[in-house]
Amino acid sequence: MTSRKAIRHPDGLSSYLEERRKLVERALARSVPAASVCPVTIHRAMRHSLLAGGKRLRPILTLAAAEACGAKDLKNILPAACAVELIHTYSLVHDDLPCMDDDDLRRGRPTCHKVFGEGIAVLAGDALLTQAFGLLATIKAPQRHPLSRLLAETAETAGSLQLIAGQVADIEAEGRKLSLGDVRFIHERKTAAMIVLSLRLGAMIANATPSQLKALTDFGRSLGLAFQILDDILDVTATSEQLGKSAGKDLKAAKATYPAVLGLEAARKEAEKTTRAALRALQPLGARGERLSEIAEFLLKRQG
Ligand code: GRG
Repeated sequence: MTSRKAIRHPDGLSSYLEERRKLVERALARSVPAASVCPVTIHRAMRHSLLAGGKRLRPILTLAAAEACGAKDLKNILPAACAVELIHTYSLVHDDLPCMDDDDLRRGRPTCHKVFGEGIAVLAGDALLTQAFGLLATIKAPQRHPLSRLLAETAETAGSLQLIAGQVADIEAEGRKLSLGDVRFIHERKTAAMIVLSLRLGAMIANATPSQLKALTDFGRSLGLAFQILDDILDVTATSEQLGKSAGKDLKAAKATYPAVLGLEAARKEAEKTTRAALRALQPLGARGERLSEIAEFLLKRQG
């Protein structure tokens, strides 16, 4: 995949991912009110979806981007790592609602509205999104990237220009024949934008230089697109057990996906090509980008 020689790390990628995932899980459990806090229904619903064991890709990228920019102490990075996971989880809770994608299974569990009802699920999503900004407000940001910048970028990414724009385009695409450009437009907003944000928040809190920030932004755009192309492919090739969500849904709903437009083989090639572009984007970071390269290559091979 890459011509660069792999640099040895004291711990392998899988133990790194496992250790970071545990760190994120502990921080997430503290990031929202306990299930016993009144009103208990909403906090149980938030925790049901948030603590259901997703891959935690976005927060891990936040931590890895900060490390790639020289951060040693991750304590000040964790609120941002949790914030991106809260926003991501909110989008999943709302996307699963009957008025959106109407799904029963997420992260291997019944979806939020299946357990708590639609009203509480809407509110749980709202509360997760709101709490994300509360977490960001606790960050000690460096002078180069003030807190107001971090908050503004997060609001723009979660708002009507990116994440919601992607969802709107996805809804309006139903029943229409889309070009590859249309599908890419949706994927860049629905998926890649949050991945770019995850990396940029970690980098900015670690006081990234302009060239480090640019490298990580370019990396995130390609990684995010490759991740979604793979997600499209796995919808066709993997089982619901492997995915922890309903497989074959895109196909059934005639969704805008890379395999639908290009076919499975060409979609696979596109995912590889886009991953290679992601790896090239990391070159300005030198050895410090090696962990992120490993993550990108690992994601290309994922089965769920
Ligand atoms: C704003 C309501 C609303 C929706 C935004 C994110 C989104 C659009 C819809 C969710 C469904 C979907 C297919 C999103 C694309 C991004 C994606 C691949 C999400 C799943 O991410 P993973 O695989 O999930 O990282 P886990 O559960 O591991 O965190």
